Amino acid sequence: MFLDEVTITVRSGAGGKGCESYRKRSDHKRIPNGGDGGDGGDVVLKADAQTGSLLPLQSKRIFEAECGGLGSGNNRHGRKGEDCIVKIPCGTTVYNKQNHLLIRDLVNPDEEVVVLKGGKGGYGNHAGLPPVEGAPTKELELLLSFKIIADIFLVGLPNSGKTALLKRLTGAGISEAEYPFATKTPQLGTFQSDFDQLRICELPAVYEASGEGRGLGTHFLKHLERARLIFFMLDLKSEFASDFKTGYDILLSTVERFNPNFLKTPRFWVVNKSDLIETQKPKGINLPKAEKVFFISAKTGEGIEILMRQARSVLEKNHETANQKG
Ligand SMILES: Nc1nc2c(ncn2[C@@H]2O[C@H](COP(=O)(O)OP(=O)(O)O)[C@@H](O)[C@H]2O)c(=O)[nH]1
Ligand SMILES: [Mg+2]
Repeated sequence: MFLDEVTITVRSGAGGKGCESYRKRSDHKRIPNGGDGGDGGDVVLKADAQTGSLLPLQSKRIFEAECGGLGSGNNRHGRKGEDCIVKIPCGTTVYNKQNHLLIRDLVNPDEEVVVLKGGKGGYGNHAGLPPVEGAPTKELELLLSFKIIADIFLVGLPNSGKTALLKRLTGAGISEAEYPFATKTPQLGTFQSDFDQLRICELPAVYEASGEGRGLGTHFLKHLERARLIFFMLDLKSEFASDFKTGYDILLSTVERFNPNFLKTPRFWVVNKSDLIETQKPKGINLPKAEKVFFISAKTGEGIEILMRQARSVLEKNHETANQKG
């Protein structure tokens, strides 16, 4: 199960009330000694590497920090209320639901943001003034939008073999299926090369109709925002596109309609099921010259080594330019 958008309500802890109290001196004069109330707890959102989606938040939805303790006699300060730490997956953007303003994008593990400060505790009467109430609790509605962090995203028409490729590359324990639209939520795996690891994510199938709200897939295209490389997958026996150019057009236009910026992300055209054709290179693959095309078979493994070598080199190059910029 997977969830990438959820609304939650958070409440800070109220400040504890200041105390009114006196001690009697030997001359019977009353000396005020009421302690201050403790501060209320903060609400903190924290990126957690172990959390895979927003699903754990769905059943709870309301998150409250503890109130500050009351001040007490003898100048005793009230206890500070406990903070409420809400764990969210790395890659979650936090918005204020009311005004839709961005609060923070939490990407790296253990990155955190205080979304609500706890109320200040009220003063006790120790300074001779009347005791004060603590600051009240505050409430905020947050919209959390999670976008998967991965190096490579697999995007394609139904049945093009995305799951099969993911399985071959990462050994992820998911089952590919004969029927289209089998994968309903993003699937993740880790590809282990000789040098490093790459995170690979399959998105549910994109189909032309999904642009108009039918079918699956376009909602999940938002995850491409954090893609470093996209494999657009086509297949040699597609029932969803009469030829490569049609498949190419469907995929590009669907992504472009969703967000034209995603076309700036480096991409490969991965033509799968090459084991099904007898001749070497099929005809009719007249994609624009700038496009990089690879023929593979997720079934036999053919062409996959070259594909991943090229992928690593693109990712490395982009990494270097990103570092130079930064
Ligand atoms: N012959 C052949 N069949 C494949 C290949 N890759 C996937 N398939 C089959 O195509 C069907 C759809 O594969 P799947 O990975 O579920 O496609 P997805 O919908 O894109 O995830 C399944 O029956 C797979 O076994 C391949 O390289 N060669
Ligand atoms: Mg699939």
